Amino acid sequence: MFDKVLIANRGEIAVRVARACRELGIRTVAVHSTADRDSAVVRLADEAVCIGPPPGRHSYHNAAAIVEAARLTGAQAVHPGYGFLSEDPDFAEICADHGIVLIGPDPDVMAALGDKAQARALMQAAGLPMLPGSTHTLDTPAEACAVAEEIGYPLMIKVAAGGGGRGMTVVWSAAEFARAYARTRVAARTVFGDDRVYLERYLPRARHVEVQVLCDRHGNGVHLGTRDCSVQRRHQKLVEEGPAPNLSAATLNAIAAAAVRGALSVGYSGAGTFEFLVDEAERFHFMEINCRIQVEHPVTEMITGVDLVHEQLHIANGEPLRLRQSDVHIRGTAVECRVNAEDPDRDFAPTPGRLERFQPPGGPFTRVDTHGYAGYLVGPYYDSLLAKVVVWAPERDLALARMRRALAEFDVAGAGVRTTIPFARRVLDDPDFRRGHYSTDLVERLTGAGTASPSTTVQGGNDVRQQ
Ligand code: MV4
Repeated sequence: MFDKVLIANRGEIAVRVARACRELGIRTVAVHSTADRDSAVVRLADEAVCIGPPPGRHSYHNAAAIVEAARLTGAQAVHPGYGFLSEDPDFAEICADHGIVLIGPDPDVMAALGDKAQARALMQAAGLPMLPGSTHTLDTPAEACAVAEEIGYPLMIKVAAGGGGRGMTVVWSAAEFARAYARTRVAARTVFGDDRVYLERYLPRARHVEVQVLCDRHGNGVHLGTRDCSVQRRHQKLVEEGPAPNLSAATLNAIAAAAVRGALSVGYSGAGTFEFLVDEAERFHFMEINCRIQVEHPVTEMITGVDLVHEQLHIANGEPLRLRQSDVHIRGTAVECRVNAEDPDRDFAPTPGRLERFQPPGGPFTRVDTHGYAGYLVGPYYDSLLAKVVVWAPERDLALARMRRALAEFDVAGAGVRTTIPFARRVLDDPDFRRGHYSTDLVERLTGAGTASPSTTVQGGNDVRQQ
């Protein structure tokens, strides 16, 4: 195993990775911006290196500074967490050039799957079920218009360099198409420096179901079940659960098997997530692949008992998978609520400020991943995720009750600081959510924010946004 790993991230995921390394006897190097000098990971890690000023582009996005820190400290591997450089194939390549192991799939696989249009083509070739859509990017309005007519409306214009919902536009009719196409390309060029787009039939009120996979560097792969991530606001997930509720065992197994087939077909290695849309008839359709550990990975850890960060480290170290599919047992239900320093009553605006009180919940089957502490200053520079509350129970109803209990215990207070806890409560109390009958329109229903026609583009991708 590695002697020393550098953690190229901040916040709760940096703490999560530091803990996994400590458990495996691996020394850790934290890198941090000047704004994060007093952060939890700096105290937890064996060494800390300041890599630049607060803005992400000068610190956590600065590949040269991070590689230099790894070289100076003798770290053999880099864990990129999520967001920042975690899915940047150029960073993966730079690490390889310096003899540093980047914990994630190979740079060429990362590059291929990071292009969401190419990922679609690769998964179609692997036989995964797809929504009607384009098999390549559409570079002229005339071609795009013609393909749109074949697909039919409503449809989505998606950005090849996007992912996670960033930059995508819903188009409801042919009359809107040309303008929406032009606008999406301009936005994509501005945000990503790459304006290639592709089309997909839009499925309203579908469910966002994703599959966690683990693959080694020797051609073996397993899945660790599903998570339902339909509860999203502007493509920021708020509540996640696993396994996805109210789907037949046959459907769950078929989705999971498709994900493993897709992963092995492209030589994927490490932890990865396959996103699908599932319709009312339980038909599922491939959407995209995330080449990183995800925010919601604890849901999977709670229902499988597998430590995903440990497995990432073993796989990156070149070891064969330590578990076979028959070793993976999905047990009970886990639910995660993200606690963001945001004001749900003011359109989820970030609420930076100093935490005067910070007492997370505890108790049975209750896990809190956080970098927060009483006295911590929530700055304006990074994404506002403060904590993840994750609970497990043998039955879904008890998991929801346990989550309500845990959120009631959570005491967070500070001048100007608000959290998304009240909104999470509204989700938990929603009758449809409680029955497990919900889809991507749940948050819209609860906030009353209409996204009906005319077409709307989700911007995102700014410096503050990590995930
Ligand atoms: C879609 C979709 C419906 N139809 N694509 C959002 C995250 C990104 N990975 C893909 N996403 C979606 N893609 C097609 N063709 C629905 C979503 C979606 C969603 C859309 C609106 C509001 C909430 C949503 C929550 C999850 C997924």
